[in-house]
Amino acid sequence: MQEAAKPVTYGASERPPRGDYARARADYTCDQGWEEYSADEHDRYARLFARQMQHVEGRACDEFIAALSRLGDAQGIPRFEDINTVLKPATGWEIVAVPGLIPEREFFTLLANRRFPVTYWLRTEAEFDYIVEPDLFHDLFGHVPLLFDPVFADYIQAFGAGGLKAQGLDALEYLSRIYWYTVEFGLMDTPQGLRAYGAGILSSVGELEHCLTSPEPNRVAFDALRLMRTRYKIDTYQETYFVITGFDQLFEATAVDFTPYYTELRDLPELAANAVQPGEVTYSANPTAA
Ligand code: HBI
Ligand code: FE
Repeated sequence: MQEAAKPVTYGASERPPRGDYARARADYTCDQGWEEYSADEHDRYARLFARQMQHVEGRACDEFIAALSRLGDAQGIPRFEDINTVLKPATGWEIVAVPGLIPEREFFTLLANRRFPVTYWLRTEAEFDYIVEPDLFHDLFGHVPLLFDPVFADYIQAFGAGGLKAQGLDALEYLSRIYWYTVEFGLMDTPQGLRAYGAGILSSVGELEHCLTSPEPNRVAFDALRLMRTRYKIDTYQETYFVITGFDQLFEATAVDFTPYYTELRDLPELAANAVQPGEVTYSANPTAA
């Protein structure tokens, strides 16, 4: 008998986990079980995809838009192995199925080995507009396109390696913030104006427009130390977004070891999710993205 993978939930979630962790291997990966999707689920995926396609135009960064077509024809849930046939030759990444959230150590290990975990189950019809935890649509539509970008692909691997190195250093909260404010909720300043590259934004209808056009949130120029001090919200739109100028900036800021940051951070106060520091560079809303 192999050691059974234990369920993982977000925060103090009362809801039982959706995925079947009993079918996961010790490294938390499992089979996608493509044959088990119902006709309704294939149809729901196609509708989620078609709707979101219309929203990302003019709002997502070019790298994301350019890679979207490589997820297949989107008439139904794709087979992960078919995506891997194009993804592996492109950047050396592959996607692997998981039952849902997995523990940090296993998560970092997969990323450090260029394996991206994708939840195998799809949200229900009642969750069509909003779901708290990552499902197949968020993971696939939100995350996988940028794995085709060589620089971003290297960034995620470096993040995973940095995460493994930080185990035992009491730095998990800092790493979570990096992941949250870049991979999930990052914005990019481009010649065409502000664009989104974070998966949490790109797989959401409401936040995609909000993050670019609303006057409410702070849009702060990316700075790794500033970012790592900033708390975040998991159940509302973000109050602060960090704006990068390109993926090479991300890679350079984080591929160097995170370790020196941790010592510095211990003497710096944390910042609230809505804090703005004196003199810091902020970006204004982009009304044309409405
Ligand atoms: N597991 N499947 C999955 N997907 C995630 O995004 C994820 C995870 N486990 C841990 C985790 N994210 C976070 O702790 C990151 O902030 C590191
Ligand atoms: Fe995600």
